[in-house]
Amino acid sequence: MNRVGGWLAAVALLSIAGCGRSAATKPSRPTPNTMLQPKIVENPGGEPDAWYRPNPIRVRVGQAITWTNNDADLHDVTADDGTFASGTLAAGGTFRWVPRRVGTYRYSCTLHPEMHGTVIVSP
Ligand SMILES: [Cu+2]
Repeated sequence: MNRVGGWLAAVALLSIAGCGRSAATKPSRPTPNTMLQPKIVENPGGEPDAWYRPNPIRVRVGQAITWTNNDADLHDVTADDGTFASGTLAAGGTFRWVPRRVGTYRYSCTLHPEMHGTVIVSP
């Protein structure tokens, strides 16, 4: 191999290594069906923080989350810091929220304060 060829091969190897490293540090994308369409379920029988499923919800900025009330009782989805609030959701009711900022958002049901959930929003 001549000098230029060897240099090009070295550059190619470096860029491959660089790509591999950056890909490894990126968090994997959440699966839309499970992460972005959480369910509100009926009393999970003492299981802590299991009313909202999945919990926590992990999404990226701009990815819409749609909660569905799968219980027969009324519930809501209300952020502790007021960032979002669904209002009362009847059975089958849905609430959509699109996170615009990175952060960890804790939320609960104002009708049942023991119901807690968390949304973790990454860039
Ligand atoms: Cu509730």
